Amino acid sequence: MEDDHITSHFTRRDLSLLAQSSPKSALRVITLIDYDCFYAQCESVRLGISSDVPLGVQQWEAIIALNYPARANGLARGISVEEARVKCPNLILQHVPTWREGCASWAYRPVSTIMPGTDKAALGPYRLESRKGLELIKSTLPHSPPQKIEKASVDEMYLDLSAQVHSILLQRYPALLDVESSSKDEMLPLPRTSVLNWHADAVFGADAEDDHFDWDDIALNIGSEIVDNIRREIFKHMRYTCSAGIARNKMLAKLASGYNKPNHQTVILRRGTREFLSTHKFTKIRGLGGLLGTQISEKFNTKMVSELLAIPLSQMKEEMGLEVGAWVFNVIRGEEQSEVNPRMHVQSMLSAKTFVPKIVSIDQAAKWLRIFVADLLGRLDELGSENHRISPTIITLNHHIEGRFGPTRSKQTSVPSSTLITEKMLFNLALGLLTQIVAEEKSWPCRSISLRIAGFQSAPKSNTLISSYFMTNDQFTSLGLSKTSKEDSRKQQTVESLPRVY
Ligand code: TTP
Ligand code: CA
Ligand code: CA
Repeated sequence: MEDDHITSHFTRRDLSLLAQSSPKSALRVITLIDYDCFYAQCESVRLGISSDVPLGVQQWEAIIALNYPARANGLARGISVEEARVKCPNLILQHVPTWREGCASWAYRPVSTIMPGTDKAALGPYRLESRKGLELIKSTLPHSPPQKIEKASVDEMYLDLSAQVHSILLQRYPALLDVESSSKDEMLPLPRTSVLNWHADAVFGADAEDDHFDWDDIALNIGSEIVDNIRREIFKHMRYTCSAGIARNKMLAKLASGYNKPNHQTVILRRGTREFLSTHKFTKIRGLGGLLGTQISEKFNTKMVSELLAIPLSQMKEEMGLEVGAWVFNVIRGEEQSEVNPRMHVQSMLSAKTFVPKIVSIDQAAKWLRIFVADLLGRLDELGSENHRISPTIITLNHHIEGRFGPTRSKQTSVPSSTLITEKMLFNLALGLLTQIVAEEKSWPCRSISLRIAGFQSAPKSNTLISSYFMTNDQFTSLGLSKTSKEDSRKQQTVESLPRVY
C-alpha cells in the first residue's frame, strides 16, 4: 500500500501519555465550552422569550449581558440603558434579581423599585444554571476514565478529554492494540483515514493538501464529536446554546471557543495552529491580556502574533527574562501545557454592601447581615454535594466607615463545628461581632460592611455527629477544596456587584 512506508509522528509513549491525560502528551484533547450570552440566555429561557428577540440583562443602569439579536442591533456590553433603548427600541431588558433590605430572600422585582440604596444584586440564578449545566455535562461523559472538568468561570469550563479519547481510539482502531508489545519509542503506524467528519463549524488545518491525518488529528476529531454531543445535550435539556474550542491545550481551546460565536465549535489541528494564531492579536491569548501583553507590545512595537513570530528565542529571553521569554515564545506558537484542574479553589466567600446613603444604626446593619448570611449560605449549598455539606470554621465581619478603601475594623470568631450551620446561628455570630466593633469606638454613619466566611470543611449530610466526620486534608483536597491558611485567605473570592465568581 502506498502509505506503508510512512509512519506516524507519534509513538506508543505518546499514546500512553494520552491515556494518563498527561499535559506532556502530544495527542492531548482539551476543550473549552462557553455559553453564548449567558445571563441573557438564562433570562430569555426563564421568561419563555424567543431567542430571536433582542434581550439584555441589566444591573443598575448598566447592561451586563446582551443576546446576539441585540448585538445585531449595534448594542455592546457596557452601554447604558438609556442609549440601548434609543438604538434598539424593541429591546427587552431584565434586571438581575436583588436582595432587599428587610426581605428574607432574593427576588426578581419591578425595575422601577430597584435602588442601589435598598437592593443588592443576587446572581444565584445564574450560578444555579451554571451548576445544572455542569451536572448535565458530567452525566453525558462516562465515569471511567475519571472525568477532568475545570469550572473556569460562571459560564465556561475546560474539559480534558484525553483519556476518554484514548479509549475510543483503541475501540475504533484496534490495530493500535497490536503495537502494545513494541518499544515505547517505536513510531505508531499511520491511521488509514483520509476523510473525517469534523462535527465542527471550522477546522484549522483540515484541508492541507497531500497531507495524511495523523493520530493527533484523529484524537481531536473524536474530541470534536464528544463536544458536539455535549452541546446538543445542553440544548436539548436546557435550551442554551454554547460555543466551544477543541485543541491540544487550554490556551488554544479558549481562543478557538471565541472564534465563531454563537453556537459553533472550532477545532485547531497542529498544522492549522499558525494560520489560526496569526489572525489574532496576541493580547487575546490567555495570560497576555494584561500587563505582560502591554509590555510586549511596547517592547516589540506590535500587537500581532504574526509579527512576534519573527523574534528569535534568544532575543525574547533577553527582553522578557528567561522564563517569561520562553513561555511567550512557546505560547505564540500554540505550545502550552497547563493542566485542566478540577479543583474549585474556593478559600473564602464574601458578601458585602456599600451603603448609599450611609447607614446610621446597628438595626439597619442587622438587616444587611441577614442578607449576607442568606447569600453566603446559598453559595455554600452550591459548593456541597448530594452527600456532603460544606461548613465554614471562621466568620469575619469588616466595618468600613468610609467605604472599602478607607479605614477598616474587623472582628473574627470561630464557627462551632458541633452544631448545624443555620442562618440564625451565623446571623447571631455576625451580629455579635458587629456589636463588639460598635462598642469600641464611633461607628456611624458607615459606608460599607462585609461578611466573610472561610476555613471550609466538609461533613456527610445525613450524620448528626458532624465533628467526628470531618475529612482529612487529603480527602479535602480531593474534593477540590483546600484548608485555609493565612496565606491562602488573601486569594479570596469576592462578590459584591461583580458577577465573576467561580
Ligand atoms: P462572557 O462569557 O464574557 O459573555 P457572554 O456569555 O454574555 O457573551 P459571549 O456570547 O460573548 O460569551 O460572560 C458570561 C456572563 O458573565 C455574562 O453573560 C454576564 C457576566 N459578566 C458580567 O456581569 N460582567 C462582565 O464584565 C462580563 C465580562 C461578564
Ligand atoms: Ca459566554
Ligand atoms: Ca465566558
